[in-house]
Amino acid sequence: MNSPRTLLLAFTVSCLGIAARAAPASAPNIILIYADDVGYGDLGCYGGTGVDTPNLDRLAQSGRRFTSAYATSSTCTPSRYSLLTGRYAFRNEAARILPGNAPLIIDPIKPTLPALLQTRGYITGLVGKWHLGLGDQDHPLDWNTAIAPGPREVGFEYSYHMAATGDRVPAVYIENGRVLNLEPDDPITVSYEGPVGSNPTGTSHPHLLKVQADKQHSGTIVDGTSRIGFMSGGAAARWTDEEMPDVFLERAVGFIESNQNRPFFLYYATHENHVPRLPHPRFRGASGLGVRGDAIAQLDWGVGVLLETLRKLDLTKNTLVIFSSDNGPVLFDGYHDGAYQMNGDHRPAGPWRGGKYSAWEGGTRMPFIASWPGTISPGPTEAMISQVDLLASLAALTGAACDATDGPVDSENHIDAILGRSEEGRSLLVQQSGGMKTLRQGPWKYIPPGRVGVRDKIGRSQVETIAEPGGLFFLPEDPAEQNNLAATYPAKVRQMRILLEQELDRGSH
Ligand code: NG6
Ligand code: CA
Repeated sequence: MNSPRTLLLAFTVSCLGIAARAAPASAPNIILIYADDVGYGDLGCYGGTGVDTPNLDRLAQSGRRFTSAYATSSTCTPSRYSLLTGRYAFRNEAARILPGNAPLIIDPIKPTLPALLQTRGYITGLVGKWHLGLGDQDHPLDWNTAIAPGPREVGFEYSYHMAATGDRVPAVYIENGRVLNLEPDDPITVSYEGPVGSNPTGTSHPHLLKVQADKQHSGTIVDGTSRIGFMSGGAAARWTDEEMPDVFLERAVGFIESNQNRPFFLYYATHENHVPRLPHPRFRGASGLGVRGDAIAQLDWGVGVLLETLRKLDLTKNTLVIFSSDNGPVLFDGYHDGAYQMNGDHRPAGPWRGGKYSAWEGGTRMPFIASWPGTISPGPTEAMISQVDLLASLAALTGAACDATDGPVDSENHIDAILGRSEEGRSLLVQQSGGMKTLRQGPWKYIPPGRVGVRDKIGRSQVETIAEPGGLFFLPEDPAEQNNLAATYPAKVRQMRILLEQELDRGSH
């Protein structure tokens, strides 16, 4: 069904310099598999050794494997915001790691990736993680009635998702704006202020826990795991962590099967590899890395199931599959799950420094694979792209009209790079880590003066202070950002500092 907004977008004049030079539009199915906290070095096809990822490796072999692709941020909410809106998240103050009861941070009247595809006749679906807020700012959300605005109001016709993260309440599934399996006489209350009801918490009942957690993750216990935040009620609606991957996968496969005869866009946002890492028992021991590796093996298996679904339905040649992750890897992230003790010499961020939460490359340099057998010629590419570019690129591919001035000011059309018709990507991009914004231009990375953090393996923040005039790194020779060349190339530093300022100012108003 077309909402008034969808119709409005359909008649918006063409995208400024973006979709304008689009090749003849085509309408392949599009599946965007968006993993959580999976690092550049976690997959075999990116040099990872700790866990076998045969299905993702096969996907990479059949498509383009980007070595210079980025999430816009080193944490989840801002990266996902950029992916769906085509805007850098620093342009929206609200786009920071959200609690599970935060209001929606995407403006429903602005273009989004799924809404643009809807204008081209796509049926759009979200399965998995959301973490972009639900409900509106002015009214506290009632989890026991219709939950809106949310995914449906920003372009997803079908949605089956968690509110925020696996480690945050409410630990329930939401399908098309309703908590699933909610019983009317057991209403849900959620608070991030303090305990609600008499449910045990990690602090009051640590002996009930499957995995011990830090203070922050010691709120309400759901399914033997304490979470961030507090909830009461909804007993029948609460999820079982170990079953979550199968539950999401079943919905994703169902969405593909039901929509096999029309163009579909599936945003499949997996829980793996976020905490709590509680893989299904059949994946326990699947890797040599403990639960963190086992969860990646589980993710890889799920990708295999999706690819097999496409094959069985004879959709492989008519489906563009993109795989990426929302931010870099982390070992300890609140639960004492053995991830760092079992990590051995596995390098989850590959050759890059830092990981999740960090402004070093490991925070945002992502695995990124685009496969469309018969259309994309396989091979690796160094073309630089950002996930923020998917909106303009997929609009160009499908012939959707988007007006950059109406929102997606940061999204560049790089569909030719994605489809293997060009080796040219972005000339520059901004990376965000909390309040720190850095610039990559060609082979160079510039970090303005300030504090750059990195989490050590037990979760402690190790901060390095970068003095005036900032840090300048030549990535091809120094992927680990060890040699600050700012004093050697002062003109380059000045130029990149100005460019960064310009990028930060552009389109912010
Ligand atoms: C942090 C949590 C972390 C994780 C992260 C969100 C603490 C101490 N840490 O605030 O465990 O939930 O938020 O991860 O609370 S993300 O991938 O969704 O950005
Ligand atoms: Ca994440």
